[in-house]
Amino acid sequence: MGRLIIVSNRLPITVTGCGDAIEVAPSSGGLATGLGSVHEDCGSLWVGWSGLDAHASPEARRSLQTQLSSRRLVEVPLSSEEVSVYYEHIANGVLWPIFHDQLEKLPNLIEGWETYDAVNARYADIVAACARPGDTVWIHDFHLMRVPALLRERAPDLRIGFFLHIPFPNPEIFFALPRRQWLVEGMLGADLVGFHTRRYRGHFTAALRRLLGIEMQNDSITYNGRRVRLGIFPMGVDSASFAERAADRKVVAETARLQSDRGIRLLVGIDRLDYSKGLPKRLLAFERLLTMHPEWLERIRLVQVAVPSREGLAAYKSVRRLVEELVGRINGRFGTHRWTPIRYINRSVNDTILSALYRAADVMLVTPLRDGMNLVAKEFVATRTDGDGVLVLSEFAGAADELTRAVIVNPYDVDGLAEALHLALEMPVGERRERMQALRAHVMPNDVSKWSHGFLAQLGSANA
Ligand code: ADQ
Repeated sequence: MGRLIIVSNRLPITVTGCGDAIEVAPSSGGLATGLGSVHEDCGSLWVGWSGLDAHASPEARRSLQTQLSSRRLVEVPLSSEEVSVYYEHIANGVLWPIFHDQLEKLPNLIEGWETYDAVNARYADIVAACARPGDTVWIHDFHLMRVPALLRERAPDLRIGFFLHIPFPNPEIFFALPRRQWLVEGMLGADLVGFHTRRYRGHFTAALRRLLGIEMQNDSITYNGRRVRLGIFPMGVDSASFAERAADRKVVAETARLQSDRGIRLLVGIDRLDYSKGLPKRLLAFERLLTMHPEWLERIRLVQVAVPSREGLAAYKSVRRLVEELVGRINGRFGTHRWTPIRYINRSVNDTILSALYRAADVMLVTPLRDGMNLVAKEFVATRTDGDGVLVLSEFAGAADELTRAVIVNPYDVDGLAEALHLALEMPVGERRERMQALRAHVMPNDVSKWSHGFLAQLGSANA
């Protein structure tokens, strides 16, 4: 029976230490958690970058190799120069803003496509060297958009799937990209290309029509004489684990601590500190809420966790500065000797605190300006085994297509968002419960395992 080979930019591990003392630990969040169970259950190989600099000492490299092979992980070595061009400049600095509709965040000079291509070719070489006839390869995300075509050149008979975790933008925006056709042709090396939502697939097929004159029929297109299927697979979370963790003793104790300020209702935000997540507008809406409805003064608090992200890039430094300025201004303007309106935490939190925050939230704020899916919204719903809590969700998150019983908002409309927060805080318990019940009825069965098996089944893999 054929094996599964997962391919992603990073391996699902964090490497610490140096020399012989290299330590490899599983990383958490996003793809690592999402595909971790597939990797365990299918006995698959996982190909990606370890995070270790290619100039690391030979002892460090040997120690890493031993630990990787025991976990069925295969390393793609990258030099620091390659990481800076392929990963930071092209993937995070060019593709990420375009795919999130932020044209003004593009650098004036876009250089480095050759490095992006060379790195993608190295991934394809390593996968081709590991693959055996009958294997299935599942490639992930915008860092590796050329890999499907490059791998197809090296191993024409492999079964290849590609999933895009971020939105596919409207062609009017996508067409600003200098190498647009080359990237799309890269994706079309796959047998199945997956998106989170119907809208992203619609944008992709519109781009195909304009670039290549191809039309989709019955969810597939014909390209270079091959059939390429285009599927919709909204990613879920490990809902059962989140529900189970909600009852954990430590989580219950931490939730009680968070709720110990009697009479203070909690609004909670948990995001990577990324300009696509809409934090400045969310903070402005919170400020407007306190201005328009002063009855909430000393009666609510916003707990905002923002994990530092991509800190080398100027656009990320400036959003961080703006967020910190706004938090300072709002706390200074409205805070009193016994009340601080915003608690701002600029680091990652552990699983216990994450679950306790989801449990303690009266109102959960998920208000990105654009987001492929947004797993935080689904994790919150999965955790609320008590059937209470209000989800305020941006219409521009992929999750909004499924979670229609959330309070859906336009995050660009700051006054409208402030009013939605007020309504969420005032919502009668009966309506809160009825909405949460509908949200849970969707999130609990549509979990991450259903997502991965759905994708692999459509790819026709024996691993589904
Ligand atoms: P991300 O942009 O990283 O993912 P998201 O889907 O919200 O966004 O996933 C973030 C993950 O990190 C969640 O599992 C969350 O629990 C965790 N996390 C966030 N903040 C944290 C914190 N402060 N401390 C600890 N953990 C934290 C990309 C796309 C999304 C898409 C996913 C999956 O941008 O749109 O949903 O991939 O396809």
